[in-house]
Amino acid sequence: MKKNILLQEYLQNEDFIVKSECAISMLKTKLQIIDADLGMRYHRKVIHSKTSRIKSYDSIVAKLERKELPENVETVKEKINDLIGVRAVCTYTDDLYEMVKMLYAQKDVKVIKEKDYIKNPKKSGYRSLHLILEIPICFQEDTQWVKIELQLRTAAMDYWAGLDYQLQYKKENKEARRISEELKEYANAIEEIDRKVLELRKRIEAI
Ligand code: 0O2
Repeated sequence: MKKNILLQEYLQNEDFIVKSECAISMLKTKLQIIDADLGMRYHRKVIHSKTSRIKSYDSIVAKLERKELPENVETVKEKINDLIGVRAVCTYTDDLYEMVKMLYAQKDVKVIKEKDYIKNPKKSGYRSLHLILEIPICFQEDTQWVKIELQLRTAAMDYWAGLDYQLQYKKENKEARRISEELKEYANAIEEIDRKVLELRKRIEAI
């Protein structure tokens, strides 16, 4: 397949890469501060892991195709919200919502969009909280608000999504389709485990 040179150049441009890395680093620092704050309040670790990535050219093109959007830089800037992404994994569902509340309260973070796939799971069974944020990057005497997606999920949601993701490119295979159906059932089981573990934690705290 012929690659879109302008799009490739935009993604490889130092300006884009440096700004994206700064945005990732700023959001991770904010999460670290939220983690410390909640940790002091609740005397336990809240965020267990944080990962980040800048979306690859191939993944962007696949998404544009899925959404039937034209393959150009302007469309990517405007319509692809997860060009830069951070994922934070916690143990308990209520901590995810607490983090969202704290992010809304930050003066230098704009919440552009919130998608709650925990209360409203996807047809696939996928559950997570997605926030599209904008954070200010002061760079070369200019301040730009950079768009970044934050995915918040529990450890159980995370390993479920990991398996589901692996199946995405194997859907043509019969065994993969069987596994996918089975995995869908486990999405409910995982939801129940997340709920029960949270109940247990609250009961232990009440002792
Ligand atoms: P990749 O390779 O992970 O980057 P928006 O434009 O913001 O309204 P968007 O981005 O079209 O919405 O869709 P959505 O549903 O918010 O999904 C964004 C990302 O969430 C996906 O990015 C996946 O990372 C994850 N995701 C969404 N649905 C599923 C699912 O059913 N299973 C799994 N495993 N992950 C899911 P990409 O670009 O699809 O992929």
